[in-house]
Amino acid sequence: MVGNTVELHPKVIEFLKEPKKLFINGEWVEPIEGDTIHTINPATGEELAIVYAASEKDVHLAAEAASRAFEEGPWPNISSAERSKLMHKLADLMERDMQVLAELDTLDNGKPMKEMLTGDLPNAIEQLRYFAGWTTKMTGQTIPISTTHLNYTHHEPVGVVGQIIPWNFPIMMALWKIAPALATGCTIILKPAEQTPLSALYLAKLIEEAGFPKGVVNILNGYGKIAGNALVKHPKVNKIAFTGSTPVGRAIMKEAANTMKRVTLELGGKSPNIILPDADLDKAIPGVFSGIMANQGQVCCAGSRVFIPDHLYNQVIDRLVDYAGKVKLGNGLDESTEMGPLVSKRQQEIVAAYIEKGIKEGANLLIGGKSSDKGYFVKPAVFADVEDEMSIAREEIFGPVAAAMPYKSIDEVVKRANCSPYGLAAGLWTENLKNAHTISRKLKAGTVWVNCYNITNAAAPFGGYKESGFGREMGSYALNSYTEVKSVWVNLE
Ligand code: TXE
Repeated sequence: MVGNTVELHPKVIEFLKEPKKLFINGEWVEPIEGDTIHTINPATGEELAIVYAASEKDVHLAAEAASRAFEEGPWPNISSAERSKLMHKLADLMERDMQVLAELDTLDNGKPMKEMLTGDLPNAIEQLRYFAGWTTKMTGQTIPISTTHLNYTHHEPVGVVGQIIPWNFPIMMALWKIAPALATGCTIILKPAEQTPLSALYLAKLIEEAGFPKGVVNILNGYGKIAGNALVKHPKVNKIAFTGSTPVGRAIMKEAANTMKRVTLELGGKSPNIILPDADLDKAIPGVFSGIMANQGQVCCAGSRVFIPDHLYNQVIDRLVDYAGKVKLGNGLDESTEMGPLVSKRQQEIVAAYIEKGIKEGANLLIGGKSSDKGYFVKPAVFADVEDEMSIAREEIFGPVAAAMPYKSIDEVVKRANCSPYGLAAGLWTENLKNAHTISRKLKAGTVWVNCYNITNAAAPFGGYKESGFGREMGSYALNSYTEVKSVWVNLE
């Protein structure tokens, strides 16, 4: 299954040999307690590198550094145009080293290089360029109270932000978080996921090269329960931006209440992808297929509940199975690979357990399942005869598993689509304009894609309803999450 792989870029080879320290206050330091993470290449199961892991004490040093950088400068005193320039510089460096960053995420996460070079990295770089544009355009309001009193507002950076990210889009998630924080003038402590620590460390090297002042961006690898939790508790961290599982999001929200931190959460999902009777099936079926299988199904907004009109059900599932059978699995470094391994043995086991559960609960597995080959592969799986109350229709699997369900009427499908504690995204396939607009209004989801799926852009907001979290990333909406509004009154009498 694993085909020919490309030769690694010399910078990747060199980087893999270097010690992987913590980036605190513009310096590369070893952690106080010397803990480590062993990161694994999921395509082979072999160890890639040993990375230093931060303890609570290291997080404290980073919080002090970020707080000093925020309060004392030069960061708070540099102009917004200068901030923008630094962000563009970092974007240029990322573009220069795109191949290196792509290889690092492919090695660490398993995803195909093709996706890195055409999806994750262009998207990540665009975050910097888009938000660099905002630095000079964020203005407050002048509010005409009366001739005797003037009121105006400042939008001020919220301060030190702790950013905790997952492993499914390592470099892209890092930039979704870092770019709006830099644009608004915050200082940052980023904690990557323990499964994928490498690309963020390389990014730290580029941040150093771009010339950001010391302490503005600190990057600390570490375990969630230790370093992540320390960030959430630290009194000098003013805000937490988190992407990850709903249970951890809930725990963060509770803990953050003690220091009254601002919190934004982008959590799990179980998104419906609805084919309407008037859909163009030649577009809808491949769209639905990639809506669940992209990134090996490890996407928070994956369209994992596929709703199909009764009379089209057999035709659609046959074609989904046909697509599933043709996907080329392999090492992400191989240029012809369409689907890589899952990120870890644990994730492979979680997904395999859901597949077993689906079968036990009475659903019909038509194709796919855990692969016995070396590496953590799961072949794209399609379940038929799925019912709403089954675990595979209710719970986030985070793997390449589609649950196909028939429906009879539009009212019924909208009700069933919304019948989930999650509300991150939804998909709708229709050639009817009225259906497109009326049904997308009825769906309780932060994003509705009509005749497309999984598209994101730095300019368009993204975030969840219900237990999928709150707050919006990207677009002008993201700026609100990183700013406080100050209302200034002036007596003119
Ligand atoms: O997530 P965690 P895991 C879902 C998906 C997946 C499941 C488990 O269903 O199967 O979560 O994945 C940090 N305080 N998503 O275990 O634990 C952790 O170090 C502070 C959906 O990887 O939520 C990592 O950096 N931080 C999701 C990040 O949280 C803590 C993407 C995510 O890890 C912490 C990932 C704590 N107590 C998984 N515990 C999405 N929305 O895209 C962990 N972390």
